[in-house]
Amino acid sequence: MTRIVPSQPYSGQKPGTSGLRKKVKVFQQPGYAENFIQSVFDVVERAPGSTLVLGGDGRYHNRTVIQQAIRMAAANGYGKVLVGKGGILSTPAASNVIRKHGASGGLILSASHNPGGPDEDFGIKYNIANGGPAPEGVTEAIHARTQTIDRWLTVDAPDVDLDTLGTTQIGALAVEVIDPVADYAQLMESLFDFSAIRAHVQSGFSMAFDAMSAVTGPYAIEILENRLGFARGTVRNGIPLEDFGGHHPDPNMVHAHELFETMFAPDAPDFGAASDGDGDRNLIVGRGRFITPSDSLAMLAANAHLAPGYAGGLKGIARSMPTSAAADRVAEALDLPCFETPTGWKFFGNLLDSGMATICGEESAGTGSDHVREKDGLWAVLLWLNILAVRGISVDALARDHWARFGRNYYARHDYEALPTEKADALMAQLKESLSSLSGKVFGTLEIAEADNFSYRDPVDGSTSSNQGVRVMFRGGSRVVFRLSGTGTEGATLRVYLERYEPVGGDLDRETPEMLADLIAAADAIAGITHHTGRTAPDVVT
Ligand code: VG1
Ligand code: CO
Repeated sequence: MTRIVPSQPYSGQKPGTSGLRKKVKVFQQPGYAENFIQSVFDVVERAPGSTLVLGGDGRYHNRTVIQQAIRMAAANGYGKVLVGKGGILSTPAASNVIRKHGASGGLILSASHNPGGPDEDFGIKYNIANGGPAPEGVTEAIHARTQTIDRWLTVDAPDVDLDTLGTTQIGALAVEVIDPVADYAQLMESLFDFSAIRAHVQSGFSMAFDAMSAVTGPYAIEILENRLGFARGTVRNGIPLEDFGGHHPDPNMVHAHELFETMFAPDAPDFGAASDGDGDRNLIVGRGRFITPSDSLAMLAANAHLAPGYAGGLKGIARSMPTSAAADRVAEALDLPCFETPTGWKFFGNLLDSGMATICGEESAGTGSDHVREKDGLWAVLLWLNILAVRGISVDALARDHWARFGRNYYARHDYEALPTEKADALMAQLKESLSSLSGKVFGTLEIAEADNFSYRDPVDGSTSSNQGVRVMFRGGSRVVFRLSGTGTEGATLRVYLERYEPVGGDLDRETPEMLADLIAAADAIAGITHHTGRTAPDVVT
């Protein structure tokens, strides 16, 4: 029944921070998605007859690639495919299904926070048997395979009905359409005190959750409204749409501005949150108080023991390099190991697997724990809800209390998008060349202590990842980081991460832009942003 389709290698399509991400039109080329999927099947570890998990964020082209992948799985000797109903599985839910059902891995179809639709983005990522993103060794092997591949395997079989639960047989392959929410909701109930949160809701605690017309809608409705008792309508934009309603499903102040308006209005609910396209990111905003993702990581780590799943304390905390050092201060106070990894969730996998870290986070609004091997948007929301229910204070009060104890890391990320690649590369090249001459340089009140090009040695497997972004550290704990995005699909995106530390007793109640003004000027002077790119202001500030 297997059909061998001759194909040609495609060049240069190296997967980025998070799988292969391209325009839908690129994925629609004959054989393109198949080439990548076959390269995955050719190189990853899997015993004959093993299980593959399959699902995506519901964006345009999701169902097409799911049917392609099912036929290819049948031809490649898989025994079972578990696919979310409607082709839906959030990234953290997929991670959980892989772990719970002993799958050898999973294909997650998503371009995360990138816009969707016929002219927008699509993506495919592969997760390994631990439920986490394929580590660099695997993504590099997949990439190498795409360069030499000369055929892909499929079978001739009709499309599987993705909208009815149950099992269909394609030759030796059993395709089971599963409820995408059930396993995940059960896992959340095992980690958090749902009755404490329910009681808090009954006593009047209110919330707004923006699913951004992306994958988290069905999860949020089931968990927040059905199980925790929040009012109907708490979940906004709760139906996954193929084009996310024309918006970027990116939970930040720019793309989730309606939620911000709600939360800063006089009649704001107590708590606001949002998630991204594939459900792995979160945004947390209290009434009149935005919590930066870096602060959220630190605040969750400091209070996690209040939730049943973490009552025994944490083993360690890990953060990506550009994430602020707020979590480091919590780790220090709790006497926990603290790890600084390159950007991308795959770098947390070994730390979580080996029990060296329990909670991890990234400045880009990703937080998660060892319950799965992905960042998890709703998990972060539920941990916040659990903590607020137990402590009985507002988000603002919790933040102030935290800063009074640990000091405050004022933080912002400036993105310069769609830059000509050669200009962005020239900026980074010159910056790297200047590193050795930077220390001791003074910009206003700021003096550079040291600067480097970040490199990480994995403490578990000893692998090294170099060239992961330039760090410029100032005396007193402030910092600027420069790196190029690995997830964009148009030109290059320069990310500039700005962080100013105010110790306990310092200026803890000021506006972020005012506190970062000196650093912003220094960043331009150090890297020559305007000189290289002609841009005088970032496109997106988060
Ligand atoms: C961005 C974020 C990074 C995140 C990655 C994938 O990468 O900065 O923190 O892990 O997206 O997130 P980059 O290379 O563009 O800076 V998601 O929500 O796509 O799974
Ligand atoms: Co995402």
